[in-house]
Amino acid sequence: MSTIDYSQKIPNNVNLADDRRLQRALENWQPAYLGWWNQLGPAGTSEYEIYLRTAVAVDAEGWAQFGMVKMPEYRWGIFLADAEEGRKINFGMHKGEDAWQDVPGEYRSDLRRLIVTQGDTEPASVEQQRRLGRTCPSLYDLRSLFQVNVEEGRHLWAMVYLLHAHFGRDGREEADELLMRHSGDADKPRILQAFNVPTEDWLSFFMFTYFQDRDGKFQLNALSESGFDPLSRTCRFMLTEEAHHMFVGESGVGRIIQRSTELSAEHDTLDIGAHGGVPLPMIQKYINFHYSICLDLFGQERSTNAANFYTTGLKGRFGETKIDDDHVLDGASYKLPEIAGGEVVWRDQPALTSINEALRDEYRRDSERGLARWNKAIKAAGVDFELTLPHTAFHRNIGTFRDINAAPNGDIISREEWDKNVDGWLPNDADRAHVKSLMVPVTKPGQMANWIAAPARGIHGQDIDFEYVKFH
Ligand code: BYC
Repeated sequence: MSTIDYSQKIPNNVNLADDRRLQRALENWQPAYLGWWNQLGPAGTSEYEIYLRTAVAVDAEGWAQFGMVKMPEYRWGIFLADAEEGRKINFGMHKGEDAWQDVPGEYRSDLRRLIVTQGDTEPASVEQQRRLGRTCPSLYDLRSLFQVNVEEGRHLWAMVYLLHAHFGRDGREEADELLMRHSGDADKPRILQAFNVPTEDWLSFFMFTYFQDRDGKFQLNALSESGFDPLSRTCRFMLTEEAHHMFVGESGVGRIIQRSTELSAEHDTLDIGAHGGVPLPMIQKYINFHYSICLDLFGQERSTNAANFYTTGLKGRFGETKIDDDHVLDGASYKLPEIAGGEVVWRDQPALTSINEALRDEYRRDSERGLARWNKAIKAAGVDFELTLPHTAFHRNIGTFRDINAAPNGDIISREEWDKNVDGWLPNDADRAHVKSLMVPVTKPGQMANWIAAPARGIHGQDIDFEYVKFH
């Protein structure tokens, strides 16, 4: 197991010092990154001292060290999971061949594109969340936000390393561009639409880390199966951090639901807005919104891009090596949703062009697990309400359902019916205004805003009232 060399200007476990050209190129990119962080990272926080974890090794246990750190001084670096001796390509036309340590010329542009798309989401999320610190519900949550932000910054470093190390001048240019596109910028937006939506309140932040970071889990897992070994190793390490982000999301939404449920039980109504909570039906609308925009992140149901990425060994399926089939999908079929006779039906299609949908299905199943846990808690508190994931056809902008309107239950409806009902299905202006009105900063150690329950425990053995962030 390799440890990380922190004596270098750029901490790394890839022997960067042995490649002076690469080291210099990345050291040239470093000030641009810090400039971007200072300009578009968490606003007004450069003097805060934050109880952050930093990676010290890349194995599953004991990789993190905790301490008070100012974010601009965070040691962003390049960490790859350890190489697997004799690793092979596990799917597609190169199945059984040795994994590539260098980019095969014929796949250069596809690989670069996948890496750039992945890389683009990381700084995007930091930009989306940059003003949230001002309205934190507690110091515990503020620290979680910043932990997520610095790790997304490191994930950007991970992709920039691959671009610099393996794609020559094109790679360096793409790395520069990653700092030039900005979330929501009318002229130079981020590549994927869900990364251009501002995260303006903490309910949205927790929904983001529950649903959007979960897309990260599934995409990174598929990329960690890649025949291009450096990408696989990078993604394997990133996945350990992604797990924490989803924990922030699931526990954050869970704590809001807990508080809403307490208020509903206490006042015997779901309509708890006046009591300073987020009504459960409003939480449902936020779920409808975030889940549906995240479904789009998986691409079209039928995709020749995805088929090519698979056949050429660049991007696999979720848990590829654990799937019991031929790993080339010869003659295999998969059920895809279609619209027929005014309703959604599922029909067999070639599995190879259905790779995006298969990943989306895995994502859907995983998303349902958290909902089941939340529903259990609502039921246990004696409140009569159940949260659901909307149908795959609901509120979609990519693929089969982009030009139709569907209700959350999947009924295909007219535009008029959509317009009549949308306020009850997606957060409307009044909902957003209510949630915003609750966003009053709470910065006393151990205190929580009224709309969210306290976490079950503190971070890394610290008490909940530990001073996780010190303002100076
Ligand atoms: N928005 O063949 P199709 C994360 C484009 S999140 C805009 O279906 P493909 C994180 C597509 O590019 C994980 N455009 O697409 C989370 C294509 O364009 P061209 C991010 C879209 O290529 C939280 C055309 O439509 N990682 O890590 O099979 C915080 C045809 O579509 C969208 C990745 O996404 C869209 N939603 O699949 C921080 C992994 N969807 O060829 C971080 C890398 C499709 O017509 N990316 N298009 O110009 C990929 O694997 C693929 O690019 C996608 C799209 C799965 C996104």
